[in-house]
Amino acid sequence: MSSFGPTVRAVRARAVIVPRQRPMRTAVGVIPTAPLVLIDVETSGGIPGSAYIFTYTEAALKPTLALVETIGAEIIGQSAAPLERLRAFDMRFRLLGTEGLVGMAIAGFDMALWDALGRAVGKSVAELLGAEAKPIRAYDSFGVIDPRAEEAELRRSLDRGFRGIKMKIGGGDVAADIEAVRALRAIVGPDIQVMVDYNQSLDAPEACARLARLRDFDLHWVEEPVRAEDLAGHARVRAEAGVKVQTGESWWFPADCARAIAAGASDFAMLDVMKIGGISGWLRAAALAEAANLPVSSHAFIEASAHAMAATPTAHWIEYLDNAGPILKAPLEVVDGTITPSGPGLGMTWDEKAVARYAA
Ligand code: SMN
Ligand code: MG
Repeated sequence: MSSFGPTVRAVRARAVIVPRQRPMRTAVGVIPTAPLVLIDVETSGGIPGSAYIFTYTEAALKPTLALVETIGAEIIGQSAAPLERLRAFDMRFRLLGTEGLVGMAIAGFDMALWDALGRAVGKSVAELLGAEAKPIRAYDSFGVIDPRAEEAELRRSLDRGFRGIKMKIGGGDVAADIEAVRALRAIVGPDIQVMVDYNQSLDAPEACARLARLRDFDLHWVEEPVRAEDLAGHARVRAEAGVKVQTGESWWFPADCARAIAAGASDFAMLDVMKIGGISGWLRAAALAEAANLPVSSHAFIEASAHAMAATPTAHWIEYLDNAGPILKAPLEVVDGTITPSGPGLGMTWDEKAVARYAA
């Protein structure tokens, strides 16, 4: 024990390639699997803490694993307080910068240390944050699909109680977008919220032109119509397209959130608990979003996001996109279209047989 509480006693990192029910098609490429780095810390007193980070592509898996192992070795003996580690990481990587794999590793340790804090006192992270672990509204998230071919899957989502469906578009021309959205709206009806996601594939003029032709389908939001860092482009689409703009999954740490808010880039804030800086980074970005009156939604990472959203003043929607379920002993369940944070900590326990099966 340090004079300030528990210290980090051990760190373990493992790379797994989790299969998807179907490859996730986006306008900018296909994501066939869920490559994850699992992080397990042990703090003084033998308290475990676990989290995972998502590397999007298998090409980034081993470099991310190496980074997590190297950084993990450096924090042995250091305070296990997430805010202390975040502060130390900020200084340690100030010259290199924390966008990219370094930021992902930092966030992974933050989540794992918050998990350990909760387990130490037998509480969920949501409760640690002063919130109640109550059900939060979720939407189901699909890739670029042909809704008619996926009607059974879409109706299953409705049967599970989802009141929102997101579909990626932009995989073809505007006619393909219109056909897909028309077919989706015909299946789900007028009362389900429909969101679309261009995954940064357009420029602002093209996005405005396409969205003008999608206006009749009552879209709840258009997500990342242009490059994530093109804040002026996002603001132009927001001003001209007549559809509310959603963005944020690509924001690195709260500073990117602040820049996007200052640029008037979005009607909402979609936080990715890994890229925004873990639970600690999320709390700071959520405060910025509250001050700017932006409803906050989550991106993937359903387990940690559920806890963070419970403590988010302007919580809007949880995205149901399950990357880690196949390697968890108790995957998060959807109950009547909602997700409830489960504890202690972040509530994740690895299914070690599955972890071994999917080891990279
Ligand atoms: C998305 C991007 C990358 C991987 C999974 C999902 C997408 C989303 O942008 O919003 O779900
Ligand atoms: Mg998205």
